[in-house]
Amino acid sequence: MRSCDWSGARWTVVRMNMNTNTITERITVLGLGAMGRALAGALLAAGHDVTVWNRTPGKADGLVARGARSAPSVAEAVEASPLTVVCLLNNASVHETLEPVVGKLAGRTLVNLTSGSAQQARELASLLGEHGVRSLAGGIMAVPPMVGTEGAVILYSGERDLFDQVAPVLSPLARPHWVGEDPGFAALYDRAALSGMYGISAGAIHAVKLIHAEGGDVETFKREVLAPWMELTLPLMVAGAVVSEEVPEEYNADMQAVGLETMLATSAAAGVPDELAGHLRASLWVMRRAAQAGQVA
Ligand code: FVH
Repeated sequence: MRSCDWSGARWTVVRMNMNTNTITERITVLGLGAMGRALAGALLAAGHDVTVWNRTPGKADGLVARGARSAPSVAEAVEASPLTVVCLLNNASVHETLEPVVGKLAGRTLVNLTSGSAQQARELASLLGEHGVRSLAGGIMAVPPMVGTEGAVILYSGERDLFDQVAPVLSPLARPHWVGEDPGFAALYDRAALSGMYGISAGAIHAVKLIHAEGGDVETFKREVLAPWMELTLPLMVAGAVVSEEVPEEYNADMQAVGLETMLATSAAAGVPDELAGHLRASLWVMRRAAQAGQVA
């Protein structure tokens, strides 16, 4: 037997799970879409005592078969556990779901893993705080099949001491990584990291369209040229990403601007839709600004 302080105000009795040799915590999961089901499943697999709720009935069945309890209402779901994890579609659905029961959450802890903006996360944390709810905001850096596997990360922001209590309990979901006290930071870091990912994705899509448009072998290009090139350059691109126009001298911004103009011309001549070349225009903008700032050898 062990006690765990979730709320700072009340102590909750938890029990040792003899099968998994872990401490069993009572955890509620609101939202059983693809991600919510994966989260609840990972918590069950870790031996936790899981209560679930979903707006549309039926999605809990598989989890109930594995030992979860299905709550008939949001109010009963949040009352079942000192810790509630929320993973709904968007910020509007979070407010629609939580506002009617916010009084029931008083003295409890809530972790919102729904994607949203930094400002939305700050507003939710503030609303919850006004009602005596301690909360963390999270950004899931994984797709559902990755939940509970090595490599999956969840970014958290909010009070550090709360993170220190919650992180061990939610670590079966993904490696917990705290990014700051500002409740908006998990969303901010998550959105920014995805921006980097979509930039790579846009570049890869444009590259294969270009090869395809000129009759090249896309699969061979991907395997023999694109993948090794991206692997080699990715760390350099991340290291070279700077906030100001300080492109390192050896990058020769003037030369790169000329090269980017050639790429745009090649793309247009091959008939690749201009909408797919946005990453090249963004890079051209950066290189021109750097060249104008006179930071080129
Ligand atoms: N799936 C992924 O790859 C990404 C990975 C990174 C993080 N995201 C975010 O996780 C949130 C949930 O994503 P999801 O994949 O579970 O999404 P869905 O399968 O579409 O499930 C949506 C759930 O939200 C419920 N819901 C929608 N609107 C409402 C509402 N007004 N009131 C209450 N619940 C609502 C929906 O319920 P139902 O349609 O079954 O009744 C689902 O449970 C999301 O923020 C991703 O960006 C996932």
